Amino acid sequence: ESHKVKAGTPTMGGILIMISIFAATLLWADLTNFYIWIVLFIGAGFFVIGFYDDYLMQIKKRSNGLSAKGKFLLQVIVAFAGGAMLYIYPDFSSRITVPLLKTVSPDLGYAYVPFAVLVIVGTSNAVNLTDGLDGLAIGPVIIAAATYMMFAYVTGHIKIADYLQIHYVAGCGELTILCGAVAGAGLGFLWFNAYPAQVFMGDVGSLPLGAVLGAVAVITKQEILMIVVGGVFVLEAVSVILQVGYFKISGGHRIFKMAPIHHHFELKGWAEPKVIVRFWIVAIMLALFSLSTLKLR
Ligand code: 57M
Repeated sequence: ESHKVKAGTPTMGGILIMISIFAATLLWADLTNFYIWIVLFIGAGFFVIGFYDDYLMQIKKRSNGLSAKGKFLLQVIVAFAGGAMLYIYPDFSSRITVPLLKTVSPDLGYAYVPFAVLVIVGTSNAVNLTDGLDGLAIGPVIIAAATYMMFAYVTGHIKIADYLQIHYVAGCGELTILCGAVAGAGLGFLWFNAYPAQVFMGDVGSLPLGAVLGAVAVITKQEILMIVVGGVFVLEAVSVILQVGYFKISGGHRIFKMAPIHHHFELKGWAEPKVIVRFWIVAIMLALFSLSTLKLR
């Protein structure tokens, strides 16, 4: 009910976000860098999926856009292609990092590709579910991009990586620029998406932004830590899984007043800006904790 006043707000602002990210990256990143192209490939693929979905809903006026299965399948195909290219790239290892544990670094072998798909597709859909209040998705996206900007720098710096005893991924420091572009484009978008929003990002924004963050998490070898850095996205996705699961097994009862969880707090009577800012506070705390895991190991 409270969202009815938002009807007619322009959407697909994600086009502007993604153009800004691509332009800044193509202008300032080293274009001989393999990882830059992998992340741009994944971002472009999810951009096309999101664009098509929004096109069906906004322009063709179909009520549901792409079918959930169709959308998921396309996401898996793009993420699989990206994961497979990383896997066969000779300089890239299929080992992963376990947060807080310095000496545990399992080699996933072939399983690395489905693992990368899980991280990329999972992050993309979780960001999409979060995108239901003004600035609610883009705030934590900016925070996560700034966090991974630091991870990319230290992971690609042979001396700092050695000092911190983390994986050194030669060339991944270039992703610092791409993450900076995501954070900068996100800030520009937030200017207009801040409550009361003048524009929404649409799937054309939420899907590629999540996928780009997931891809950066994979390349910087801080994949599992995405659960913490993107804790707000995880919370939103888990609230939906629990709500739907409990609804089915309990024969129609709910855990939350409504999922995703931001609707629960709205229905509890919190004003929209209060929900948004509190979720940002949680995102900042989680990002700071994530950074501390570089030393707390
Ligand atoms: C899309 N779309 C927003 C905007 C944005 C399984 C179920 C949990 C799925 C979920 C769903 O469909 N989620 C994905 C959510 C929509 O925003 C558009 O979509 C884009 C993102 N993909 O960029 O273009 C609306 O969100 C609001 N909004 C803002 N500010 C923003 O900056 O206020 C968005 C951005 C906008 C605007 O009102 O129109 C959305 O929420 O629809 N479904 C749901 O989230 C539904 N939940 C639900 O059914 N819960 C059930 C069960 C199934 C879990 C339950 O709890 O019992 C809610 N969707 C809507 N109303 N529309 C329920 C209430």
